[in-house]
Amino acid sequence: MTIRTRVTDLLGIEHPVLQGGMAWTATAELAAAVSNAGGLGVIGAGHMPTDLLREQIRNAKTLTDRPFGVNLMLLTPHIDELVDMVLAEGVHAVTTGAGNPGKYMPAFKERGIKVLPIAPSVALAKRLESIGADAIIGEGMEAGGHIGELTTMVLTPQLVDAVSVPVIAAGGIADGRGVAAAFALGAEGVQLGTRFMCAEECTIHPDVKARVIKARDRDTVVTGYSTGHPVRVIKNKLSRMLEELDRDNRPEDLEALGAGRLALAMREGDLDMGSVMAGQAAAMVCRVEPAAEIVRSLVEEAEAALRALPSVCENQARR
Ligand code: TUI
Repeated sequence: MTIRTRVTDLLGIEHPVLQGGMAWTATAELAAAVSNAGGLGVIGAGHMPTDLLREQIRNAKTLTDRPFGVNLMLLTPHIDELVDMVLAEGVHAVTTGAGNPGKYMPAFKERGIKVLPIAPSVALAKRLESIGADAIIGEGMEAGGHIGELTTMVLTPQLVDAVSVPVIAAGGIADGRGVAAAFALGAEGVQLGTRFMCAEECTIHPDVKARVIKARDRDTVVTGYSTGHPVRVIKNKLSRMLEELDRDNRPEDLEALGAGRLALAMREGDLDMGSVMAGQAAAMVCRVEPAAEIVRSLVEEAEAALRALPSVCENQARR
């Protein structure tokens, strides 16, 4: 069995599995490995300088012939320049986070680039569909990094009911059971970030991978509510300092303390004072393995979980 949906057709990929476009984490190497495995690899632009992102796109093109995407973080100050460059280079798909990509939608569409915005709410998803989004990535607050308010469990079915374009579920998915659950909720694809942090091809500091693997169920926390941009991270010294600034309602000090901390974690491996962005699903990530193995096992486990459901229901009915 292979899982074919409107998402696999839309993106020209084999499996409906997208890799989250994590800033300072999802480089060309990881994106290409995921795409070569039949999913959609996504380079995370974050605050990356334009020249560096161009180099990443060109590098990915040497590493894979398959479709891949770029995630644009819309809060980045030089976002207009990044968009112009992406339009000039050409990629198969763009995912967007942390805002409304409406301003750029016509240019992407004109260039044949599929646009998959991340939406944390129904209202935004409807607006994005009306201006041409090709699919909606519904990200629940189980996810790592910048998050909305709703969980994947309640957001996904509401998005499926509200829009006609395919919905891709994200947040809290780390294994095939999560993939099967997302499909049961009506999603036609999934996006995983945290699990792919522990791909062999992911170039983050090995200590961060080890920390994700060690994480237990309650090891993440959301900080930055007072700034309007709440962020889920693995608990550490920095998160406790940020929580205190949140409690004292000091958003400016919080922003200042948080600046540059993601790179400190992902590049330098500073687990105390870096921002170790990861989702609640970190607790379900058990090993470092090739991206291809992650994609393969997700699909295989999801198929097994979906096949098992009828007999599970039968057994439950008998009890
Ligand atoms: O974007 C993410 N995750 C991220 S971005 C990031 S870097 C960062 N830098 C500075 C401040 C905050 C974060 C780390 N992780 N995920 C996708 C996502 N998008 N989550 C939530 C949203 C979102 C929020 C509001 C999308 C749209 C939105 O719209 C508001 C509006 O304009 O209507």
